[in-house]
Amino acid sequence: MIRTFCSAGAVLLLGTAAHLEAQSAPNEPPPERLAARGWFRDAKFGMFIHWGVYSLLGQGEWVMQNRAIPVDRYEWLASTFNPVKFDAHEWVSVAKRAGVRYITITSRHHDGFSMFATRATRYNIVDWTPFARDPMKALADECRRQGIKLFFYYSQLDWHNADYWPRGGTGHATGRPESGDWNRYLDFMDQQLAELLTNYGPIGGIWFDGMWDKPDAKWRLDRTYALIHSLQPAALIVPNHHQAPLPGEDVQTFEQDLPGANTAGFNTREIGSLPLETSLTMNNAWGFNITDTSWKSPRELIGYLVRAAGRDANLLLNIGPRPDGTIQPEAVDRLQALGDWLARYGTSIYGTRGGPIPPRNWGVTTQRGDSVFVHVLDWPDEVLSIPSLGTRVMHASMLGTGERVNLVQTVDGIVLTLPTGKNDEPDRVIVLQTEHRKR
Ligand code: JFZ
Repeated sequence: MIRTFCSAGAVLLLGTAAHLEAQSAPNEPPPERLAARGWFRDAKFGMFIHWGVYSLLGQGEWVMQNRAIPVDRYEWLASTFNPVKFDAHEWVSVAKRAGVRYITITSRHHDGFSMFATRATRYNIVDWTPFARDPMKALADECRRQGIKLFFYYSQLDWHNADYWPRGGTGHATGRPESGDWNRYLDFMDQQLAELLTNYGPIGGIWFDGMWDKPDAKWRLDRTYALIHSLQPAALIVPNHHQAPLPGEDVQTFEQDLPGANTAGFNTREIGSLPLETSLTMNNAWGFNITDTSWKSPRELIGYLVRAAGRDANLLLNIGPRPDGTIQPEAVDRLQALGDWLARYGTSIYGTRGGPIPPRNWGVTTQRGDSVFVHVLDWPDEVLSIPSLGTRVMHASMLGTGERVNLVQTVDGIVLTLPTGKNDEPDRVIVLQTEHRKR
C-alpha cells in the first residue's frame, strides 16, 4: 500500500507520490475487501467439497475426460442425478464440528454441469434432474445459520459447452461441433457468476479453476473480476491458475502443496503478499472415488494444517461426497479428529500468523500478539534448540496442560526441554510468552 506519507522528508517526493497515489488508487481494494482478506487470513481452515454428476460414477471429477465420455451420454447420466440423502444441515454440521470457518464447493466443474439454479442454461440440477432443487441455496442458507462462510468453486474450463472454442488441452473426445463463439462463452460465464453473486446472499468469494487449460486465451479477467467486485465488494477472488497473482485477485492458492513447495509439479514457487491457501485431498481424489482408499491419517492431516499455519496459509481440506448426498465415513471421522484437536489447540492456529522462525522439518511456529507457539511435529529427542526470537522469552509452557517447559536462552538461541512421554502426540505445542514489544 502506498498510502501513508507523513514525514517531512517525503515532501520532496510529493510530486512522485501523488502521481503513484493517483495510479494505484483504482487498484486499491475497498475497505470491505481488505477486511475480508484479514478475515480469511484468520480463518486458517476450510472444507473443500467436490460434488456433481461425476460422483455417480465414483471415479473422480475428471471421469468425463479420462473415460472419453461424449456430451450426449454424459447428458443422460446427468438426467439421473438424484441425491435423495443430501442434507445441508448435516454437511454444515460436519464442517462445524471439524472447526472449519468456510466451505468452498463446486458450483460447476469442468463437466459443465451447473449444480445451482441458473437461467444461463437448462443444463443444471434444477431443470435437468429429478432432484429439481438447488443444493447451493440450501447450503448458503445453512452456512449463514451456522456462521460459516461459503465460497463457490467455478470452472472456467467447460467440456460441455460448444462455445468453449477453440478448445484447449482437454475436452477433445466429447463429440462437440468444431466451432463456437468464445465471447458468447465468456458472456455465459459472467451471467452465471452474476447469479452466484446475487441469489445466495453475501458469499465468501469465487474459487476459479481451469484457466490453465487455455493459458493463452483472452479470458477477459478484468471485466469478470470487476463484475464480481461490483456485485459484492467483499467477495474474494481465489484463482487456481498456478501463476503469481494477477490484478484483482485476493488470495494465492496452492494445490496439493504447502506454499513454496512444488511436489505436484504445477505450483509456482513465487509467494506474493496476498493471503495464502493450500488445497489438499484426504485420499488421492477430489470427486468421489469408490476405490481410492489411500486415506491420510488424522495425524498427517493435523500436520498439514499446522505446517500450513506456520507458513501463514489456510488449509482447504477436501471431501468428495457420494452421489446419494452422504459423506464417506472415512472423511467424517478425519474431520471429527481435526475438530477434536482444534477444540484443544485451536488457539495456536486460528487468528495467528506465521511465526518468527521459518518452517523446519521438526515443525513450525505461529504467533499472536506476544505469544509464540512452537509446534513440535516430528522430533524424537527431549531437547530441542531453536534460533533466537529476537526478543526475550518470559515464560514457556505446554498448551493444553499448562505444564512448565524448561528453557535456557542465550543471544544465539533457546534450548527447550520437552516433557517426556508425549512423543506420540501429533503436535506438541509450547507457548512462549515473550517480552512485550513496542510497535
Ligand atoms: C484442478 C481440477 O482440475 C481438479 O479437478 C480439482 O478441482 C482441483 C482442485 O483443481 O486440478 C488441477 C488443475 C490443473 C492441473 C492439475 C490439476 N494441471 O495443470 O496439471
